[in-house]
Amino acid sequence: MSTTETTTQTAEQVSSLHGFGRMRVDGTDRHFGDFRDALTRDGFAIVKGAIPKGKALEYADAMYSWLEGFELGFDRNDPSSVQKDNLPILNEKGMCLHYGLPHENFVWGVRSEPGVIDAFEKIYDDEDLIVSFDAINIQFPNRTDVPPNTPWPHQDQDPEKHGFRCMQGLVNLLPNGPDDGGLIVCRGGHLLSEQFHKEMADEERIPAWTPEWYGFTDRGMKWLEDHGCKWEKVSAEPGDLLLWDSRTPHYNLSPKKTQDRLAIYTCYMPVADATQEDLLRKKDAFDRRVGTTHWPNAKHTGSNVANRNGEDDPHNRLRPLVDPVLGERAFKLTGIPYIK
Ligand SMILES: O=C(O)CCC(=O)C(=O)O
Ligand SMILES: [Fe+2]
Repeated sequence: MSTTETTTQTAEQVSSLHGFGRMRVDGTDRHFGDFRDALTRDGFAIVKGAIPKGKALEYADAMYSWLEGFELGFDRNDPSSVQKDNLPILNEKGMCLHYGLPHENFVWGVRSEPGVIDAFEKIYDDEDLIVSFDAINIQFPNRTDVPPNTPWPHQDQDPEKHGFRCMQGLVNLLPNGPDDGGLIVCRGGHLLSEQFHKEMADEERIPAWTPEWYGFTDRGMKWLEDHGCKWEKVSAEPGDLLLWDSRTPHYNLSPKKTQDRLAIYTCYMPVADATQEDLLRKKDAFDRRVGTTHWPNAKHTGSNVANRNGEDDPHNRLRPLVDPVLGERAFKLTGIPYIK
């Protein structure tokens, strides 16, 4: 169904679809004529040029400047300066969670990009959305100073809650080819998720700090393989938006050649799917400039206090370097205007 057709539906039809509207990307045979067809079928899709390439490179530049701004020795033009002592704390998967980074103005700039918001408005057939205050991904090639980033295949959704619930996204900021690290997805795995969890209910659980995460064991991986699932690397150009259903098994890898990988996670959901309690918790996270998981309903909120060598990082900061300046559209994405 095209967006034009959607907008010709009566308000009643639209509101009855709300919450079920998500069915539109849940394996139906409906034809959208855009990226939603791939999302429905494969569980992932690329929106090419969601942000103009030049602008994406400007965001990448802002991210490098943010890293260099710690003045710890990292220099974007000197690969030998990629050492953990020269950088803020990044885990081996490339995540940077602290230092107010989820609320830096340039991060909010990406979240507020019309091409990114538009994709999610189409997915949910809803303009009243909230956005996650997600971590940022910064991966450098061939690091030996952090543990190896071995595959960590997972779903970001509670295995006991079936059906489509949350679309995940990231904006890719640098050229990202087959060997440049980044997102690896299991094509079509979202549609097998319910069957998987029913058949594999007795499988041991990889410990997870949130119920909205499920890690695949070797047996789980074998099940996916036996059911014809293939893993593939999603390649992208600067400004491309990568989307995947939270049920789609996935992980990331680190770059292997010379190209860094920079990405900003951008996940949106209808505000109608959040409770007032969620929105209050989300407001508190915004006010304290802390992060959330990929889930925009802010079930879990983070901290700005990074740990370096077993102690609070002396370079911690509790607020972004450049506090976000939010336009009206972006402010709605915080959920705050929807608090009654
Ligand atoms: O960095 C990526 O491409 C994926 C990250 C991811 O799966 C996660 O943070 O849950
Ligand atoms: Fe994930």
